Amino acid sequence: MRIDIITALPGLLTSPLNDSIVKRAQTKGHVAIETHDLRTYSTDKNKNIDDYAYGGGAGMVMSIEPIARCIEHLKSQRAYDEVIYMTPDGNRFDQRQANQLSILKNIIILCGHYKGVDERVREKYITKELSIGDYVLSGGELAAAVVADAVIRLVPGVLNDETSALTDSFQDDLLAPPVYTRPAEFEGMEVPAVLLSGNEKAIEDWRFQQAADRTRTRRPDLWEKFSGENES
Ligand code: 6GU
Repeated sequence: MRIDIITALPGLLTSPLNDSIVKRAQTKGHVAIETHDLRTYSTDKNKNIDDYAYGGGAGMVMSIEPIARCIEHLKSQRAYDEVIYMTPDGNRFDQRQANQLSILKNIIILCGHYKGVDERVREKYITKELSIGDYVLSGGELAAAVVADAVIRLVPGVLNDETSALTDSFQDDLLAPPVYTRPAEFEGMEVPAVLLSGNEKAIEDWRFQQAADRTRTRRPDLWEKFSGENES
């Protein structure tokens, strides 16, 4: 999979995309991530990428020309499955969308800034608009890093233990059960006996029960969805 990220602030993406699992995914050749500095696609002498809003009001608007030039340049090199715009008024990103994006070949992610991009960018180029939640970030970069991370770890081969993504919270609409490691007892706090029993069926049942209890009490909204989908 290939992810091209268009941004006015490439520095914001350097560290989140060059560490840990996402780094290893690139080193091992499972994904290629390239950031493109919008400023290098500006043709005016001050390398501006934004301008005053028509009609007035506070806040600058990202201009269409540098973005168009960058997207056209990328599209001349390969076909893209999605051109995603990160914006607080986009669709809420969730695990289902992470799954869908993880099977694509090439995607562009455009990071919004200031008061957003000229609406014509959205009309002409954008195929999907995503938000990561109901709060406002200074720019789309951190949100793009969140989306890239969530997607990349689902690309086949990226995780060492292929089954571990399957047992994540949300993967089956349930929160994950509690986990423990050594020591078996810490200051009188004991690991649940069933986990030490070696009884695989009992362990699987316990984990499901814990996941269900957690989901019911912590996320009644998810629980309702899960119960609806699993009634027979
Ligand atoms: Cl995608 N962008 C910005 N600027 N703020 C956000 C967001 C995106 N998602 C949640 N808040």
